[in-house]
Amino acid sequence: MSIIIKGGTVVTASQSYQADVYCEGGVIKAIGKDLDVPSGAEVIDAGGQLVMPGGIDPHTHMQLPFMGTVASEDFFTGTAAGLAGGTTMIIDFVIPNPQQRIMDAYKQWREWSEKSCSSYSFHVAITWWDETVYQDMGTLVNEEGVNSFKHFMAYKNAIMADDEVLYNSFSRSLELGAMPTCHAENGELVFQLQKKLLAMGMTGPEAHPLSRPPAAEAEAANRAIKLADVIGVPLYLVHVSTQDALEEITRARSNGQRVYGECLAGHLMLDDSVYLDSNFERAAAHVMSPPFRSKHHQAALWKGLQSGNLQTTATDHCCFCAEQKAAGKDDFSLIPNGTAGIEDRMTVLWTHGVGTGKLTPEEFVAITSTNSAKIFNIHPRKGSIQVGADADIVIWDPEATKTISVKTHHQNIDFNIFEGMEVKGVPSHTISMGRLLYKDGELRAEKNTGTYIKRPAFRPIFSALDKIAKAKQPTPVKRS
Ligand code: DUC
Ligand code: ZN
Ligand code: ZN
Repeated sequence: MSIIIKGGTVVTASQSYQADVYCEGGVIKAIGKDLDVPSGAEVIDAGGQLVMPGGIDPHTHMQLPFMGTVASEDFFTGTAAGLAGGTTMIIDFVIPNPQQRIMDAYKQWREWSEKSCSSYSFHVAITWWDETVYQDMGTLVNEEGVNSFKHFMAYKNAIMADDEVLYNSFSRSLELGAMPTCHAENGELVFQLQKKLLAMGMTGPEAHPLSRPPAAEAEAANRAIKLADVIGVPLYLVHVSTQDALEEITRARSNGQRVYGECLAGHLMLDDSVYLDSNFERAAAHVMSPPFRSKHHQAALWKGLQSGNLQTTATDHCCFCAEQKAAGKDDFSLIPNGTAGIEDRMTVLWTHGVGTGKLTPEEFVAITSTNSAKIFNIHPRKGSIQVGADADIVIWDPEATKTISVKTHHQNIDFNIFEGMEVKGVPSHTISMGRLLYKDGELRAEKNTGTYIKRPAFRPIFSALDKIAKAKQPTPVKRS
């Protein structure tokens, strides 16, 4: 299948220019003015539209077994919904149970993800530690193309990584050239606050944000940053939701530390008043962690994106329907944590970022695609429009409008946190590895057609950092 996109404006993270784009065999074969139409090629008229790298959502949880249930969106429905929203690649998470062999969990997730219809890859969570974990991390990096490891600093008595696990895993990541990532919330503090609030009779969703205050995130962000600094390894913090955590990142970066921050479309748009809804279902539908925050945090996150101290945007797409959320009817701490957004991330960020003048179109490309590709070491194969890159392309109509609704979305969930939002700037076509899979509202995704993307280890920067870390090692004082 070959496709030629005629008459559009190519927008990358660094420039915008008029050009046609020709795709064949899953990759971009030619870019230029007035390209000839090769015989048999499907022609897409992109006049008045933008031709951008497909979105990369670096943080999703398809069919995640979590909090006694399983996320309702599977790898097919989730990647398909992503395509409808202009996202052509996800990086999901393998989350082993404590004591479960990491490689076994990885194989399980690879099986589940075969039904994907776009590109996908995995971060692997380190939820416990022993010699097999050390070995399996090596196998994952050297043989399976995993170059990032995730650490949940929350979820005590479940998947929480304590400081010992963090130390061991960060150190091993440095040796291997893999990026450690953290969900930064102080799990002990959250656990104690949950108990305290429940004892006070605070059983409803309004207690959820109270049990996870900004300080719990800031403390964990600071701890992870300091551990990474001592070990000498770069660090990526997922779903930064507070001004406080952003300040920790900003300070570290201004000191020359290689720390990256991700934020979610939901945290940029919603505030914590959602938990005061008198309807349990609506309030519970917003329960995710970290929770939505008071408004000044949203303003800070936008500034973080503008200043470059936050580099990526994601969704933490993790769907639970009303009947699943009902598990926490009498105890907010049992409400399965998660909200959706993979289909809406790009249009919400365009509307509220580019549409308000906070971001340029090029910055939009950077924060929705290119920066993730760079940070997770798959650029320029992904996140770019250039000859030889994968033909993962979204054709964007900056004038088209729609109203986001659960009634029309493709996501497999009975709620949309952006319900009723009017957006301007939506995808008209989405091309994944050279296949036109979304066209003017028609989704043509098919199961088992996605591609697992191996991500190579980071070299030589990590080797240099490893050497620096080793050179810093003290030597004992010789005494007579
Ligand atoms: N937060 C969520 O809301 N859901 C899944 C995992 C997480 O960290
Ligand atoms: Zn998380
Ligand atoms: Zn997550």
